[in-house]
Amino acid sequence: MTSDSLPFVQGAEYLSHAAQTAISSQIKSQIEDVDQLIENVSGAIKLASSVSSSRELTQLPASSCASTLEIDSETKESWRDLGLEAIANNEVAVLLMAGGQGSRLGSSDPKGCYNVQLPSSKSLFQVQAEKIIKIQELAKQRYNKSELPTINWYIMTSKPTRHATESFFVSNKWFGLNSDQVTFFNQGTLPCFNLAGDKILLESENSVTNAPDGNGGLYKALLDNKILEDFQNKNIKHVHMYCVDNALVKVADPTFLGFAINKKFQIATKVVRKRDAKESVGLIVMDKANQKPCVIEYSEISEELANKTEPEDSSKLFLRAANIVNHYYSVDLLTQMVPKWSSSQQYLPFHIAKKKIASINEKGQFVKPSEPNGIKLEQFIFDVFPSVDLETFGCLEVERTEEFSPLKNADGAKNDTPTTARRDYMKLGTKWVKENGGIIQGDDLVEVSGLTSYNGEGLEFVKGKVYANGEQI
Ligand code: UD2
Repeated sequence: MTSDSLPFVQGAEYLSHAAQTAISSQIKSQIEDVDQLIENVSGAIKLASSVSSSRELTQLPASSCASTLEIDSETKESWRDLGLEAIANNEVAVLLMAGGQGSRLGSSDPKGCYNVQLPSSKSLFQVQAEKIIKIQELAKQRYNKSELPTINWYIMTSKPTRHATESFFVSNKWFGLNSDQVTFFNQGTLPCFNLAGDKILLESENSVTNAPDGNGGLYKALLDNKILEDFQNKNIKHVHMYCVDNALVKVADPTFLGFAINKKFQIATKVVRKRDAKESVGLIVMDKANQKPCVIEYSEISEELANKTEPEDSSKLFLRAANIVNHYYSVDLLTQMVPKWSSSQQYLPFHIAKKKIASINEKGQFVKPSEPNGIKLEQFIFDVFPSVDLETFGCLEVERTEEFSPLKNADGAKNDTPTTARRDYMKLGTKWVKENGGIIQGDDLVEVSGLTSYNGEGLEFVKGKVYANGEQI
C-alpha cells in the first residue's frame, strides 16, 4: 500500500505496510465518511475564525424568561409542587455529563470523584447522589406515596473516565442509591487533526488518536446506548441534564422541572448573572436573524460583544445570562429530535480546540509537543437550542450563591477552584442554618448534608443550637 492510500493521515508515508493496513481498518471502523469529516473540520476552523459579532445576537425576549430572584413565592411553590409531582410519579430522569477529563483541574481522576475537602470529605458524585435520595423522599412525602419514587440517573462517561467512575460508584455502594437506578454509558470519540485540519493524527504507528467528542456527543450516545428506549420503557417524561463539576447543583430540581412543565417548554436552561465580561461561561442569547435561542460560548465570543453593556446602564453587561450547563428536556422532544441531532452537522457543528497532542509528526517522528500542534474536535450540548421554536424554550435565572460554583481550576487560580467550591457549599448550608435560628459565630462555616436538607427545608431542629466551625449537620 503506498502512502497515497492514506493521504489524510499525517506521517502515513513513513509507516510499514502492516501499520498502514491497521490504521486504514481503524479509520474505516471509526469514521463513516472521512471526506465529510475533513470537510466538517475545515468548516469548524472557519467557524472558529469568524468573529461572533458578525451575528446579530441579542437578549432572549421576556416571554422566554423568568427569575427565581423576582417571582412571587406562590409561583415558586406551585412550580416546586409540579416538579415534585412528576418525581413522585416516576416521570423524571437525570442525565449527568461526566465525560470531561478535567485537565484544567490537574487531577487524573474523573471530576465527580474529586474531594473538595468538605468536613465530610464527600466527593461531588456523593453530594449529587444524596440530592437524588433526598428529593425522592421529599416527593414521596409531599404526595403521600406508599412507595419511594425512583429517579433514574444516567451518567455519560468517556473512554478515559468510564472505568474509574464506575468503580468509584461500586466501591461506594452507589452512595445509598439502588444500583439499578444508575446507568453508565459512554459518549463517542473523534480523531484529532493537525492544525490545518486536513490530516488525522496518529498516537503511534498503529493507532489513531482519539478524544471524547464533546458534551454534545450526548445525543448520539443516547441513541447508540438505547437510553431513549429506556426512557420510554420507564414512562419517563422529563429529563434534567447537568454537568458534574458544579458543587451547588440542585439535581432534579423540582422548581426548575415545574417551571418547564408549567410553561410547556420542550427545552429549558438555568442561568446565573455573568460575574464579569471575562467569565468562562457561554451566554444564552437570541439570534436576531432567525429569532432562535442559542448559546455563544466563551471561547468564541468577541471581546467587543463580551464587554457590551446595557445602553441605559453601563454597569450591566448587555449579554449576561450565563450558561451553567443545566438544562431541561421533554422526552417527547428527545424522542423526536435526537435521531436528527445525532446524524447531521446541521444541528451540531464541530468546535475546535487547539491542543498539544502527543502524536506522529509529518516526518514520521513521535513527538510530545510543548506548543499546540493539533486540533481536538468537540460538539457542544447547547448547539441544539436553535432547533426548537422560541416559544418552546425557557430560561430560568437563579441565584449564583445557591446554585452555581464550578470546579474548573486547581487551587491557586482566582476562581472556580476546590477552595471556592468548598467555601460556597458551606456558605449555603451556613445561611440555611442561620435562617432557621441556628447559632454560628462570626465567619464560621458548617456543612449541611444533602441528606439533611435539599434546599434549606427541614432545619427547624437547629433553632437555638450553637454550631462550631466545620461542624457537619
Ligand atoms: C461549560 C459550558 C460553558 C459554561 C461552563 C460553566 C459547554 C460546551 N460549555 O464550559 O458554556 O456553561 O461549562 O461551567 O457546555 N463533558 C463531557 N464530555 C466531553 C466534554 C465535556 O461529558 O467530551 C462534560 C464535562 O464532564 C462537564 C461538562 O460537560 O460535566 C462541561 O464540560 P467542560 O468543563 O469541558 O466545559 P467548560 O467549562 O469548558
